[in-house]
Amino acid sequence: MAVKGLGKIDQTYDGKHIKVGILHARWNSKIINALVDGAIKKLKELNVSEENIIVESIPGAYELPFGTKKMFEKYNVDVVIPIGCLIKGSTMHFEYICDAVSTQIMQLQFQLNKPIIFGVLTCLTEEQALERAGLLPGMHNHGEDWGACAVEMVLKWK
Ligand code: DLZ
Repeated sequence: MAVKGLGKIDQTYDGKHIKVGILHARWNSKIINALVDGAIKKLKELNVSEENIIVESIPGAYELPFGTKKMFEKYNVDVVIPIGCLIKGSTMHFEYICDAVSTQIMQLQFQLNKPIIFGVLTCLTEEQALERAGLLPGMHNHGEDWGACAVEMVLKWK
């Protein structure tokens, strides 16, 4: 049995009545598109209807926390999956954005009392990102996990 991954779920969650926001960055679009597709695929498998999946984009990962707050206000969604992909470059940019975005997303959950999924890849190389988007042979798409996580986090605590 694999050590990593979501593990065995405690029950089957039916996403029929929930509304999900997906907010994605446009930086690293090949990876982002695969992650968004993976999240949508899983949401649909869990019975979330197409009209209850709202997809918006923003420029880069740094814009995700503010955009996530606005997704709740504008669309009255039950949960948001902010999706971004940060790849380390030669400056400290990566560290600052990873830290700011992860901290803000965590805090926003408690400010809004709403679940927010951490759909941000923080990779040291492009290859790591391609792997986690399921774009290299045999690799798993993390977007699918984020879709499942969103449905569970809404229904478990409502
Ligand atoms: C500027 C920048 C850089 C260098 N790298 C990334 C990245 O790997 N992933 C990503 O989502 N966004 C990146 N950005 C853009 C910033 O997130 C942000 O959009 C700009 O700094 C404008 O606020």
